[in-house]
Amino acid sequence: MAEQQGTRLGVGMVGYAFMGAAHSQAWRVAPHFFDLPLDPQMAVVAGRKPAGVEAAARKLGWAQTETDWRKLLVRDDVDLIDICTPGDTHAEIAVAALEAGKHVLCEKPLANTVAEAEAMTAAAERAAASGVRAMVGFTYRRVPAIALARELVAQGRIGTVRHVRAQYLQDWIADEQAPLSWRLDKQRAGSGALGDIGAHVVDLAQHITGERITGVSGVLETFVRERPVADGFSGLHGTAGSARGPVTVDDAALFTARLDGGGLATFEATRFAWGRKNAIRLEINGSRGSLAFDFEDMNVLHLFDAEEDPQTAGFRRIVVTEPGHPYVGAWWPAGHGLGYEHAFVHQVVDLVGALAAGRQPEPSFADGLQVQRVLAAVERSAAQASTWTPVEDVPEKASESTPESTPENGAR
Ligand code: SOE
Repeated sequence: MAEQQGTRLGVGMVGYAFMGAAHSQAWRVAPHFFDLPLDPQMAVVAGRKPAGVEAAARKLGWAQTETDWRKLLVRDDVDLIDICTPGDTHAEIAVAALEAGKHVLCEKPLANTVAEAEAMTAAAERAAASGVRAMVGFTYRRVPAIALARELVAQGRIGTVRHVRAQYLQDWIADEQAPLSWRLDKQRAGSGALGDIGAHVVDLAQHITGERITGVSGVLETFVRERPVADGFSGLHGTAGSARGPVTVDDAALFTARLDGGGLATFEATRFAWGRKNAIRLEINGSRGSLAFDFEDMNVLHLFDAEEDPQTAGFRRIVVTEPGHPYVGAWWPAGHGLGYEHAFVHQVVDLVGALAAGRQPEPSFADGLQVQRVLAAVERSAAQASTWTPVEDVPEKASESTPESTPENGAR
């Protein structure tokens, strides 16, 4: 598929909840702030419920609606399918879209299982032969401070990476009465905190350092095993009804890892950290210095340079809002700050740029598959009780496992 400057790029989006709204905002805004080499058109949004999808189209800015995503594949006005549905549908939609010659942007994590991610990656590689591209939405790569962190590591500013300390902390189910949502259902979400938010920090750790995780040792836990069933939708998880149902995913995932450059990493992903709303915390210690970032202060990156005079050395607080910082020049004057939604806009900008140039957009499905393999390795590790070493003379609580296990992901 050959594209030229100014050529229309028809977009068809599947799903219109939280991620659908974030992606819609990005498609709407990107052409108004960035000079894009293609002209994205918000052609059609697909969703199963006619009234819901009609209302979403009006609110989010889509020209038309479909109630079956398969209809998008045969429409001539759709060049790209944007998948914003729960993980259990990613593989089917993405493979069908690629086989129909449509570019794909797929929300993270790429799939619910390694097997699905492998099938998607194979389909992406076949499609690439005819210029059809696929990208997975690890959006936080496009936060300017994170993009700057990657540049600084690549420039050697912190030297050889010794440690990565990565956390993704939320609290939206810390309340035991918070209702079940699809994100707590293994069938739909694949895993819990591990895949939903742990996947982001796995991707970021590897993206910023340019290194790969070679092995892991982890534990998973489900603290609250039964919750009220949601009977309405509100925010992330719905409003509680009177019926109760099982939580079938992990509430928290902790693991250590080795990097292929010789460094060590620790990861923590939980939705039980009261007071932490969307705290993606990254600290990287290298042989020459350190970097630190917290998404709750997302316009700031901290840099420590160990070669500075020790009398005055200290973490430097870089406000990443200068026109020369990644992505920032297209927005506001220095110091005026960007938010969560801007990273989705940058994702559109990078994707459209790659499509116009006939380049593979990043992160590719192969990158998404590699993250999926890390998640699966954490699940296998957590399932191997033999690697757990009890402390002498302290009795353990009955179970430190996730509620359901499958041979595919190895979770207990
Ligand atoms: C919910 O935990 C969630 O919306 C994730 O699914 C997103 O990927 C993350 O950006 C914010 O939190």
